[in-house]
Amino acid sequence: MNEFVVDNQILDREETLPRTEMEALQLVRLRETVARAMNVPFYRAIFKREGITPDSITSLDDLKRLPFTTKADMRDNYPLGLCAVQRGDLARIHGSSGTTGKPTFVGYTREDLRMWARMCARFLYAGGLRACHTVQVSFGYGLFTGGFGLHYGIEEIGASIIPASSGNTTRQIHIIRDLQPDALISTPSYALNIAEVARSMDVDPRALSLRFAHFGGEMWTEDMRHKIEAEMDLFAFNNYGLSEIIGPGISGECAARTGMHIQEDHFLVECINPDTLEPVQDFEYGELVITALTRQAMPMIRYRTRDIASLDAGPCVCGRTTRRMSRVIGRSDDMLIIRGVNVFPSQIEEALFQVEGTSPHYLIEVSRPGSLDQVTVKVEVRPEFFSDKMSEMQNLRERIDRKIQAAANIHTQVELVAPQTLERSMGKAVRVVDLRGRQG
Ligand code: DLL
Repeated sequence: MNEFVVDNQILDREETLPRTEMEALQLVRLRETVARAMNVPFYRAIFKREGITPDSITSLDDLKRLPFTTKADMRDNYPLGLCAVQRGDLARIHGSSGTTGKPTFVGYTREDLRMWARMCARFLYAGGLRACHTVQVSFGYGLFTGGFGLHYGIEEIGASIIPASSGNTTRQIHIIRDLQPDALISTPSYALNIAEVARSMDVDPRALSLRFAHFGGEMWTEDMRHKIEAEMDLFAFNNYGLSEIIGPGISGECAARTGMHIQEDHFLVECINPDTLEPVQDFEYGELVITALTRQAMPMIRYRTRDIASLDAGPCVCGRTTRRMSRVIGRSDDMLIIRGVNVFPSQIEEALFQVEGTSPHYLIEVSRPGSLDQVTVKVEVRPEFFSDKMSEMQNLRERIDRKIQAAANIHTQVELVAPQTLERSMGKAVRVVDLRGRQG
C-alpha cells in the first residue's frame, strides 16, 4: 500500500477562526456583498422593493431577508447581466456546460481570480499537496472551471503542474508513466477510465507513480472512492464547487476525510428544505444555498445550487474550525420520482457496489412506455463474471434488483451488458438518461 501521510498543517489563519470571529467577518462581508449587488439591476430592483440596504443587514440572521438567486435568474440575465462591474474590469469569463439548457457565463475580476486560486490552494494543501509534488491536471482547460481553477491553485502552492487537460486517455497514461506525477486531478469517473485503459495497455495502474488524487465535479459515493483507491493504489480526496459561485474551491476534504471543509470566510452556506425553504438541522440532508461573500464581478446572493448534502458544525481533528459538508448525494433536479418514490442515482450506485460481479459502469434510463414510469439500470458485468449461461446471468440480475429494492425502494429492470460497452467519461459521467420527454 502506498504510504501517503498528510500532516495537519494549515495554509491560512482564517481556516481556524473561532466561531464568533468567523461570523463577525461574514457579517462585514455580507454587507459589502449587498453593497456591491446594488450595482446589479436584478438585485437593485428586489432590494428597493424589499427595503434592503447594506445598513439594514445587522446580523447574519438578516440573510433570511435576502432573495434567492436561481439558475433561471442567471438565464434571464444572460450573458453577463448579473455582473456588478464594468465589462472592462473583467479579467476572465468561464461558463457552465449547459447540459440542462442554455449555457451560463460567469465573470471574474483580477481580485476574484486571486481569491479563487487561494481557495483551491487551501483545499489542495489540506489534502496533502506541497511544493515538492508534481500534479497531473486531467480536467478540461476551457470554459469549464475545473482545469484553470485547479491549475492556479496548484501554482499558488508552488507544486509542479502537468496541464494534460481531458481526453486522449492513452496519452494521459504515457505522461503519467514517463513524468511520474505524485497526484492526479480529475473527475472520479475519469480516474476509473484511466485505470481501465492502463490495464488494457498492460500498464498496472497500481504500479504508477500516483500517490494521491483530488476528485470533484460530479457525484460519487464512498464505495466509488474505495474502488478507485484499490484500483490505482492512491488516496482519494473529495472537493466541491460550482461555476455559478466560482468553480472548484468552495469546499474540500482535509486528511481526516470526514466531510469537506467549507471556506466560510468567502462562502456563506445554508442548507434548506427545498420545499419549505426553511433551514434543516445539522446532519439532515437539504439543498445547499450559497452566498459568495467576496466576489467582485458577480456578487451571488443565496444561490440555490440544487445540490443535496448535509452540514456538520462539529470540531475536526485537523484543527480547522470551518463547518464541513457531506458528500453531495444528488441534485434535486436529478432526483427521480418513480411512482411516487424519490430516488437518487447515488442510491442505485451504492446498491450496485454491493453486488459481486458488477462493474462501476452503469447507466440509469427512465422511460414511460405506458402511463407508468419505468427505470432500466444498465450495468456492465465484470469480465470474469460474464457468462453465456442464462441461469447465471439471471441470478446476477435478480441479486442486483433485490439490492436496489432494498436501497431505494423501487423495482427496476436490470439489463446486464457486456464489459466495455457503456460509454466512458472524459469528464463528468452521464449516469441518468431521461427518455420520458422523448416518447410518444
Ligand atoms: O464542476 C466545478 C468543479 C470542478 C468542482 C472541478 C470540483 C472540481 P460546474 O460544471 O458548474 O462546476 O458543476 C457544478 O457539479 O452543482 C454539483 O452538482 C456537481 N459537483 C461538483 N463537485 C462535486 C462533488 C464544477 N465533489 C456541479 N461531489 C455542482 C458531487 C459535485 N457533485
